[in-house]
Amino acid sequence: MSQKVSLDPFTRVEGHLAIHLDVENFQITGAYCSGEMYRGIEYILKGRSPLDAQQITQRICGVCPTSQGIASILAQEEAYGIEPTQNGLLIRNIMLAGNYIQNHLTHFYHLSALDFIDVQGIQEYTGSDYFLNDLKDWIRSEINSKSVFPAAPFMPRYEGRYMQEFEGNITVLRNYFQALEMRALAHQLVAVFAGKMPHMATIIPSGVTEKVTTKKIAHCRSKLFKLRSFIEKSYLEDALLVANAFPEYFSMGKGCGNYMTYGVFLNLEQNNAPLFPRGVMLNNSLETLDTEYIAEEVKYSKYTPDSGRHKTDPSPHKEGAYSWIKAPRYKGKPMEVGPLARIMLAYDDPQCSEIRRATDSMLQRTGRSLDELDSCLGRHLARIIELQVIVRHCEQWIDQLDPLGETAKDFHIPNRAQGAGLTEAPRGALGHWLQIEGGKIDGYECIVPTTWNCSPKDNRDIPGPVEQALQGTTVADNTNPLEASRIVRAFDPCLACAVH
Ligand code: NFE
Repeated sequence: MSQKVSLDPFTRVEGHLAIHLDVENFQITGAYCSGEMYRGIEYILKGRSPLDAQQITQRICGVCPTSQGIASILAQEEAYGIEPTQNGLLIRNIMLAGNYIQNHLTHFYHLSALDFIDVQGIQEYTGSDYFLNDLKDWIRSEINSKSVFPAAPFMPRYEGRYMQEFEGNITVLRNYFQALEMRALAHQLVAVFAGKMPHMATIIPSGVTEKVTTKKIAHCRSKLFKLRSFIEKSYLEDALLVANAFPEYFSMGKGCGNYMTYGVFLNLEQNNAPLFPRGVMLNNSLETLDTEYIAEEVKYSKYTPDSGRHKTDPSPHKEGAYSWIKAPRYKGKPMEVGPLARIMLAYDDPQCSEIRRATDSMLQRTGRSLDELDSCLGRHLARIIELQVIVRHCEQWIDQLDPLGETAKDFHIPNRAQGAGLTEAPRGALGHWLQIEGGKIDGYECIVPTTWNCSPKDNRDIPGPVEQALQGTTVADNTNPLEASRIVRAFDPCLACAVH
């Protein structure tokens, strides 16, 4: 008989997510991905100056504000008919790179690693290591305390098989703390030209209000140097430790198999072609992206039946609806977006040989095939593959900055115009669409990565990508659905974005 299992609230993700499962004979037969809050940021924008958009849309989220702000700027540049300055374009790449680094380190160490490393078990270990002794003392005192959640965020946790090697657990835990400092450093890298973080103060259509100076270039170089070293040594090796300790997760969490990317990190040397290309992989064949094929369906979403891509009319008590997330579809199909999609779209592109080499190297070190990346652990590895490529290019972008060049230029806001801003946030394809009437915002629409990945079923009852990844998974213990938690977290969901 089918049993209901809920992961609610789903912790260690951004925002309010609940996952409800039907489990029969220890196998997931149905999955329901539910966004549990409504916000309405697009409504707030209506009637305002278009120049407010890059600031207000950054408030959609504290994790990917860089991408939200830049998507808004791209939409405005198209509407105003202007191009960014060369410095402005490079600075955008550097700010995005800093945000990707911050995001991927946070995701691996602070959101996901606790699904794999054994914090509780280290109490059994003996040794004269100061770090280990301090950690054991702290956990012991927490457990003996009257705290409601002793040893949070390490405990409570779902019980199951965690990493068994002593060295592996200690290394990843040590780097968990080191990664907190790296996160701060990555934020500081963005803030060199953004003024502050997490919300950038300086971005405007055409570039930024900051000037390029040799001092700022030196700041960027020194921060990136430390970050690159941590990524190439600790992050890469720690992810390989987890990959080797949990090989079964290369055959768990297979997604919908369709991928979509909008392209990101424009390359000055290559005629502004994106480092990660734009495209669609639908039913195993590559297609050119046409955003006219994007629709948002609402049969199971808490919006009126006439809501959709251009209309968002809340209906909190709608019969049968189980999520505040809409169901975006491309040509009627669910699409996975994010690091795995970026790797899949780049792999066979002749312009992306560097990404292919980085991917092949990872496949060789893990003894896996490209197809096996479509899995829980494959999604983790995709983040490291792309970060290795991004940090190498970021060094070049910093070197190309010109202290004598302008960082912004004049522009005029037209009375009536429209524009689309398409980019890639750390979690995937991000689009902003802007309409201007009478010099003010008349319509604003955002379709963001987690809306694609965590969508509920669509009008044809086809589940979303995360729901499909859960389907068929074997759960060892219904009261400890650790497998489901690992699979969902590998997508790095952000509900603040998904229901903006
Ligand atoms: Ni709130 Fe975001 C990213 C965007 S996810 S984190 O990355 O856009 O939907």
